[in-house]
Amino acid sequence: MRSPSTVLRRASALFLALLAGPALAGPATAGPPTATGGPTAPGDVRQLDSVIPAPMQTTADTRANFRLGPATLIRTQFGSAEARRVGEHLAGVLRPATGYPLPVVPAASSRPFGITLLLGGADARVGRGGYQLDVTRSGVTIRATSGEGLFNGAQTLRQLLPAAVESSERSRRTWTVPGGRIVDQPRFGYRGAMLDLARHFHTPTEIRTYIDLISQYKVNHLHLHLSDDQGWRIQIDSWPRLTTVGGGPGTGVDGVGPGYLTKAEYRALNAYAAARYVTIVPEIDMPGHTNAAQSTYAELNCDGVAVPPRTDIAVGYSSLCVEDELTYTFVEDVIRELAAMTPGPYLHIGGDEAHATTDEQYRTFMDRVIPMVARYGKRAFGWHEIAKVSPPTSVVPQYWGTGATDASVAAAAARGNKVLMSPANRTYLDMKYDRSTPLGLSWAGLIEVRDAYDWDPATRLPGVGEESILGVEAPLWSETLRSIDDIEFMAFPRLPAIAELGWSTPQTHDWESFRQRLAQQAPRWTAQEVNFYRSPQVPWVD
Ligand code: TNX
Repeated sequence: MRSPSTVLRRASALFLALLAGPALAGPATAGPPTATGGPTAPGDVRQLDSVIPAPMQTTADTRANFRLGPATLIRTQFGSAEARRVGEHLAGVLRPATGYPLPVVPAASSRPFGITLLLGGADARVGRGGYQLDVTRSGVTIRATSGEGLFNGAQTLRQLLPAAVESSERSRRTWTVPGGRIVDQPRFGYRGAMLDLARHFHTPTEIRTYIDLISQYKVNHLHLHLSDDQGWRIQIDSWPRLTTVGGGPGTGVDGVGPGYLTKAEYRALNAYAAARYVTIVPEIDMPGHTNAAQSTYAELNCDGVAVPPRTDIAVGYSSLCVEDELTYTFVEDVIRELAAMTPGPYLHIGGDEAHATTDEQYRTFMDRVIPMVARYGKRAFGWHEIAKVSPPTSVVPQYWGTGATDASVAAAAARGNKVLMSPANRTYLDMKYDRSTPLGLSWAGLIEVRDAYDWDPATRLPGVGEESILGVEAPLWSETLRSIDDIEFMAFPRLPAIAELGWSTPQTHDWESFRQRLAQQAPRWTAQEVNFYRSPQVPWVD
């Protein structure tokens, strides 16, 4: 369980470490300033290939271990503010547990000492999001072509250090990084997670915690489901009661999930995410899943009468009034304001389970709304039902089905649309693990860790192969979830499984290897106070 003071405790540990500087470091455990390799107790040194998601290529050199010490510097690409920011982020992660000051300084040379983050000089295979990580006795060097690649390399480095490095408490011990080289590259550009703020609101603090957790596994998109029948969670100035009423007291499932993001909070979340190379994808679900808006504004109903608010978990009964011009004024106002406060390139318009809308109405609605998204400079995502309207190839259908085939999604792929893969019986983190799971639903099946891991996004749907796939996303619907502890319990350990499917080359796919690597994450989650599910399929180590 994460106590509310965790963040504060982390901050004060960092403050103390900074104040004390090298003087706080223990003499015997720390090793000489620029660090050396040398014998370390077994179990202290991690394996290069123990990382999640599995790296493309690892070459171990057990004689080349590097030991962090009290004088270790984090040296970043000379002249690059972005490399410096990644260096500061890494220092912020490593300082509390090590107690080392780890000053971030410009790299004056590429001589390997300390931790060095360089833009350029990496193996050509790393592409944009990948990196090369070299560990020798004198230092760790991460090379990439972008800040994103450096950040991803830094997440690998965290996992190469002992699990205690994730603690907010200082421990006096050796901090050894295993020697060798990793060359790594993502399989898909989009690795996603989704939080549902509509059924139960999650606070900015909780969302930040989730961003921290997912970005460790190189997940680089966070989709926020911001409106649904039970609540509206994002401030829109031209329709102010959406939040004060539609997100106000009594909203959410069972009436116990009220709240909303102000524009300032939403902007701050985008900045927090961007600093971790996570892009926020905001979703307004329409034309169905709109009861919160229609119970707040009578004029959004065809008969001009406001529907009663709903706090149950039924789906498919609501619809905006497709024939009414005012509907499009409303939708355009929302899209305009949301696009203006969203730095990322995408805007998700939902489109699922519009059972109260005929096919013809659905098409009329989408034919009006999809071009609006483009007009405000964004690329539209929709749940996969959107494929039925043959949308422009810029539109990304998000496949959430459970069937073996989907003709309209395959046809969209054939026309050139990229597809985001979220098959519900593999990636829905709100499905129960087994019958005894206290939280979650089971309409798409029970999803144990192996079910979440053991499939291939590129062979899941006939007609939707590797080239048609934008990436993989793990949605977490919150009908049954309230707290961050609930979120963590459903996401861990399945979120890392989906992250690996999105990042790692299929050549590394191996359930036996994955469950062994997953087992080693347990002490990291314990150090981070993550509430995770101890699946019986995983040989957990403590
Ligand atoms: C289906 S998946 C929904 C959501 C529910 C979810 C619960 C999708 C696009 N729609 O409205 O929250 O199932 O698992």
